[in-house]
Amino acid sequence: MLSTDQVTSYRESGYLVVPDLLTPAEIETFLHHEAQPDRQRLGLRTHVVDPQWAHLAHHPKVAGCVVQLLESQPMIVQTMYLPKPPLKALEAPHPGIAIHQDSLYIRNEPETLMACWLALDDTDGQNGGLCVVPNSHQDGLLSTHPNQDTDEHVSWVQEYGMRDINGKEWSEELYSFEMDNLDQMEVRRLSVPAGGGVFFTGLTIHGSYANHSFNRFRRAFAIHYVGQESWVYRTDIQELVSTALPSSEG
Ligand SMILES: O=C(O)CCC(=O)C(=O)O
Repeated sequence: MLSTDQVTSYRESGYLVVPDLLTPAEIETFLHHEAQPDRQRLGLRTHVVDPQWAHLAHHPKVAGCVVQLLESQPMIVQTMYLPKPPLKALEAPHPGIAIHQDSLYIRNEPETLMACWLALDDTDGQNGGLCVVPNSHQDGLLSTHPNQDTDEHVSWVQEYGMRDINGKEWSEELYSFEMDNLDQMEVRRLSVPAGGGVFFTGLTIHGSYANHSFNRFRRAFAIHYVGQESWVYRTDIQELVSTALPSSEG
């Protein structure tokens, strides 16, 4: 259960760091599973076919926090495993994800998108941990340009199918967005110990930089949710999965 102060802090600043969501054994089991060669994958919907991904996506501690923050039945939109290995001599560092707002990638109506980002290692600014811009969720979607710093951030462009609630279909090109006029002084590089998580809204500006450490992995798992009242436009992630809510009998 989150305290009233934690919920208020999330509403005001657009994000909340919560320690001890996963146990060391849960992390170990997930990472061991990911190291196996014959896992089943279904892109951003791997939680539908893989029991370990489903375990994290429906995790009772995570789901309990999401229900409190969303104030609605959470529907899982997508899941992502985000490993960033440490530096290797003579190789470029493993890049991060340009500083962005998720709702640009996952348009939803009404806007309820939120994420839980789970640290599977001790993470911070040096090994490419999550960064957020506090209070940045209050002005809607802001203008962007394609990512330019390819040393720090991956660059990509991809065509996505869209479908509205009436069945009208079209496609849109999305790319590695980077916020216009980003003030680097406002970017907070979070320190999140393994097992902790960061909850943030679909409008909160966030992302990560490259892993510049020589011996520290940065592995994370992210789950994106909308409330059951929201429509998600992208067809590849339109089939939502209802979160198994923790039993109130505990
Ligand atoms: O883990 C990262 O590097 C960034 C994750 C992110 O952007 C997200 O979960 O939406």
